[in-house]
Amino acid sequence: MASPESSVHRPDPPVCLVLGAGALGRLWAAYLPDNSRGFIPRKRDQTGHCRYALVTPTGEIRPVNVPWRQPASPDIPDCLLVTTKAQDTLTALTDVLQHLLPQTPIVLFQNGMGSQQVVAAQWPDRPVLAAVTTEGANRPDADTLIHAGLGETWVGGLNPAGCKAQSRVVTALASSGLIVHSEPDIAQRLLRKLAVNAGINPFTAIIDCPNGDILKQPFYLEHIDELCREIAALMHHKGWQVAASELRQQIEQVARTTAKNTSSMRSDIINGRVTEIRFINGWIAQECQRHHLPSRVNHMLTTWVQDLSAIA
Ligand code: KPL
Repeated sequence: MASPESSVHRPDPPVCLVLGAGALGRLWAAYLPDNSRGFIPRKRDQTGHCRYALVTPTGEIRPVNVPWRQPASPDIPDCLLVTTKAQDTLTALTDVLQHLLPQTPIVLFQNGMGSQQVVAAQWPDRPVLAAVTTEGANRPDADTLIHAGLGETWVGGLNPAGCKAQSRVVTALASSGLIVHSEPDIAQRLLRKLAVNAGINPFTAIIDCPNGDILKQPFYLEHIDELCREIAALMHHKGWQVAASELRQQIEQVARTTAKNTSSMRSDIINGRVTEIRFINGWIAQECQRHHLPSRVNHMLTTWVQDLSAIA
């Protein structure tokens, strides 16, 4: 007997809809093939096409036209890319998933930890996957998307149905021409990215500087070793044996390679948006407390960034 999946007619290339038209969502939509991509509207005025200019890493400027597509339209997606902020993900998905087939893979691109696990727990039978990317993208204004640096993306299942859909999802994402890898241990890759974000984002937001500038700042130098010790102790609990000194090296390497970039957290503060601190240092502090581990610096950075958001 044909499985429900094989009985659905699938055009080629696979249709990917993107939920969340921020910098990362626009990046994927810009590179996915025409006619097989769309943004899912989240506001009433999001109809017709979303138009913007893509500035490629080589400086080429390309016009991009991505249709706003209702998920219930005839072209049911093969894959849903979720590029909302961590704090918006559950609400945004709840509205959309009622219109999607139960076998449609959901690929979560959120920073930090916590939001992915909530989604996987909420829809245990749906294929839920997470993606970790080093693609650099930012939006200097509403009509421009800068692809600041070519990166790579790793995708892996967060539940059994997600693992089953993994190679199909990698093929769908790779139709963009961006570099996409299948990741057998996405949980550890999420933790590695979390540690880097925890060591860069709050410092850039508090000091108000580009990523590379934190490295010489007294506030960063005063707290980074204790922060790395807290994170390393938690990572031991999560099954990743990493030394605090190695974490510091990784943080500083990323700060140097993205030296001129404005981190997502600093950008959120500058633009008066809620930051993802709760899912980065906030999540680490909470998990440390749960395991009776020290969390002073993670807690201090979380509170500080939350206070900054409140006055922004
Ligand atoms: O992922 C990032 C972010 O800004 O959220 C880093 C690695 C800090 C690069 O800017």
